[in-house]
Amino acid sequence: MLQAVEIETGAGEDVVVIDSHAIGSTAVINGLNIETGAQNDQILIDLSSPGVEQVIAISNFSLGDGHDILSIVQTDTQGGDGLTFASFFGNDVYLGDGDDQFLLDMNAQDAFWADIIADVYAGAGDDYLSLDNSDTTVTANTDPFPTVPISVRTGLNGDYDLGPGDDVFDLNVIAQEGEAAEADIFGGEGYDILNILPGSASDYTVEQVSADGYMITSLGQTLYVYGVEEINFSDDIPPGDAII
Ligand SMILES: [Ca+2]
Ligand SMILES: [Ca+2]
Ligand SMILES: [Ca+2]
Repeated sequence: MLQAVEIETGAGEDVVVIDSHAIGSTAVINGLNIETGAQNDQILIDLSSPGVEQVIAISNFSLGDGHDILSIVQTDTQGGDGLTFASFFGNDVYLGDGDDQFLLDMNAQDAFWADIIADVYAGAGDDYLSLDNSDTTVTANTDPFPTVPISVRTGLNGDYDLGPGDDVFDLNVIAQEGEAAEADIFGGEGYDILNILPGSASDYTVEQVSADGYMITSLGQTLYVYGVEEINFSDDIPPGDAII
């Protein structure tokens, strides 16, 4: 467990690697504040454990100017317990100016949490976001505590501001039916592309809510998308028969 830790690397091209392969069931980062400053930095986090918890919470990732990469992989290495909670919640991500990448890949088995709750600011530059919980299997198995109700928590919540520049957001996050997951996505200036990857276009309803705003819903997920020039579903790519 990494808790209430401050990391500041200052200027220069920095690489911060947090490689946590927990032997026990808990792999948790909580209250991490990491600032990598100017120039081209990389923060690479690989968080895995054999079940129960792969959680990153209440943390701040600030990568400053430069072409930065924040890569996070959360993996449950042992399924079958029905009690996994994998989560990226209560986190702020500031990618700063420059062409940045934020990659989050969640791989939980028999999870009842597999959610992303964050505020992400990509700043200026041609940024790329890829958020993915599609390899996660969700089961609301209450064993071995059958008297305790376990609420399933999946999907995407928070604000995702792509900022100036031509940005691409690959969104591969699934919210289970009955969830109330809600996220706002702002393209900002530039030609921005949102690729919604789970399912196909027929799984979604799309409603125009303002001159440049769309409400997109499917299962337990609602997305409000503003200022994005191109929205594709998986069956549109290729050839790119975008809905707008
Ligand atoms: Ca930087
Ligand atoms: Ca940026
Ligand atoms: Ca933009």
